[in-house]
Amino acid sequence: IRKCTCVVTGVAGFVGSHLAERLLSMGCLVVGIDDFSSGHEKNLAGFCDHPAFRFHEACITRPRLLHRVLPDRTTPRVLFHLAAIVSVPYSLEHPEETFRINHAGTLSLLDQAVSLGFQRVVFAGSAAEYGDDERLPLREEYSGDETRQLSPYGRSKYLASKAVAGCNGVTTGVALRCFNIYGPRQDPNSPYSGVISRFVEKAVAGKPLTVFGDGGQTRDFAYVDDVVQAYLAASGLSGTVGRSPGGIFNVGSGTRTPIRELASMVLRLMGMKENVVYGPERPGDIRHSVASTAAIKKATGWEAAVPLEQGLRITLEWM
Ligand code: UD2
Repeated sequence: IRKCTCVVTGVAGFVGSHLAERLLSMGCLVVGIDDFSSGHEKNLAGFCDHPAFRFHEACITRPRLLHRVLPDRTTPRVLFHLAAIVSVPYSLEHPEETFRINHAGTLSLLDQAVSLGFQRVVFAGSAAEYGDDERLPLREEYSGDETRQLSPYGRSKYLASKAVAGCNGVTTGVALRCFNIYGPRQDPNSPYSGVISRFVEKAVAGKPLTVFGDGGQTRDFAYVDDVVQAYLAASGLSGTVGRSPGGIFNVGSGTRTPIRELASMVLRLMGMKENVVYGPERPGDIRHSVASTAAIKKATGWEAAVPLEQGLRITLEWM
């Protein structure tokens, strides 16, 4: 692993920054790319001075980007491609840009990675690739070409995941369909922020938590350190069952939590009384979502290790 060169796109993002930090601690050389469209410079603060870290501010659609950023005489091992238009509502308003970045941008990087001889490409797919499929838990094979994703975001991630997973020559492609990720550094301030970062921020400020709808909708929450571990397992840099094959794998806890219970849990951990207001249901929300995690467990041995309550405690301390 020492001196192994990895490229991380979206390195200034929530997940990308945790992943880069972990790779550096393992002794990898990390080339990070971000254009700060949704990432933040402060996410790089903990490791930007690390001697094995290089940073390039660039959009992933720039031609020959990987050729430009790789240091001379290094053999690249893994491309972790996490940069994307990350917001579902934004994608509905900007479909062309979403497909250009999330789909075409991924195809271009894939092409470059193959021609540069990368061993692996690990791509950030999404639970949104399943659309509103009601067969739970969601299994990888449920999402086919007939699936109706509910947004350009979901569709673009689906098309890109398929392309990555279809790559199995010199370069092996793995797409990770991540469910609802949470943890420190998740931005609570955007209107598209995840429910946990919003609840935690409200609770810390002593404000009521807003539940959209009746709170009976459920989600599968995965703690960011667990997700980083899944990336490592998928990359072949770590994993308990030898080298993982290419393909598409869900990354989630396999447990579903009602949003109402999540709100109570956050308040209880803060030692606060029930302080929840109910608002109208959010348009376009799916009702239930939970991952089947059997495939990634079988392929790599990975499974989520951090229970929700423990992950929430760490996130609350970070705030
Ligand atoms: C997640 C992903 C999104 C996309 C989508 C696909 C995150 C942050 N978003 O959206 O990128 O992949 O899945 O299905 O992971 N809620 C409240 N109060 C709040 C905020 C949210 O009640 O203040 C509810 C919301 O109505 C929803 C649930 O909490 O039912 C989760 O919302 P979210 O925005 O965290 O994530 P989700 O699953 O809509």
